[in-house]
Amino acid sequence: MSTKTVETTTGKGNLPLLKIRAPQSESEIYLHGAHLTHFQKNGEPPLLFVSRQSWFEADKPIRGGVPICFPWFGPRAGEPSHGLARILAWELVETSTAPDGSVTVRLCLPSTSLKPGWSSLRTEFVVTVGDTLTMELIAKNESPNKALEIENCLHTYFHVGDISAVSLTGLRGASYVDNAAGGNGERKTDNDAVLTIPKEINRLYLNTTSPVEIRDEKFRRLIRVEKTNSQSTVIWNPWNTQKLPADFDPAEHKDMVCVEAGNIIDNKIILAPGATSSLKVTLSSSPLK
Ligand code: TA6
Repeated sequence: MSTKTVETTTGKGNLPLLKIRAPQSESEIYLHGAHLTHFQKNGEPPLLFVSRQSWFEADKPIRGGVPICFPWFGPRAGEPSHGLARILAWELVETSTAPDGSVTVRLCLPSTSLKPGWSSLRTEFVVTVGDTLTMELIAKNESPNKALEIENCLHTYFHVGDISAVSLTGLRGASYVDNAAGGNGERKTDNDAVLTIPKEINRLYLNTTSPVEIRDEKFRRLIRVEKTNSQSTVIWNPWNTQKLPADFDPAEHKDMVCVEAGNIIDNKIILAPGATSSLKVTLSSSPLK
């Protein structure tokens, strides 16, 4: 990587890519989807998982990293899964460097590229790369008279040493929609002090603002996911089941877990005319004691 703090270059599939270098870490963001695909602190393994079978094409989402699900989450009839933001071209608006060397980039989703109905949204993604990774998705409804119903989610894929040696905490007592096979979308309560993942998991936790910690015994790393203005947390690993997407190597289910922060289903946001929403997620990591 060059010595520049933010370098604009070309990534896979010839898509425009930002390479960001801070004293404490490095990161990569595709302008396609404002899609963060890499964050690595000095001396640690990469924090984010990206599938070796991912597409890197202008009309398809990238598999891994941090897809931005917006302005809706999940499937919607006749529309792209997880919204529009992750398959549109974003623009770099501003870069800045703080006294500790951490680098902030501000990206904007041109409202002209949004379908009618959504074009009053002014959407920004602000990423700070330093000792931690902070991501903020900001959306303002610039309509003078029409409220918008939105969902948002930073669908982060974490890179882990071995899923069988991973445990999660922070969700005990929360209720969730069980979307894994056999879960049938039922609402349940998580009573486990520690969540382990021995098979497919697809839980949409609602009404929870708690941070989640990922304990990774193999990498000897503790990851902390802290969130602001987020009522929902999603935990997903497709395992090597039939539900595995085509752009995902079945063996890779061992290498990842999604811990996603946002506002979905019951927690959707009604954005009044002139109102702004901000979803902020900070990822930090430390060696396991
Ligand atoms: O967050 C979990 C989830 O909604 C799953 O149901 C799953 O299919 C996944 O996201 C990936 O969705 P995608 O549209 O990226 O294939």
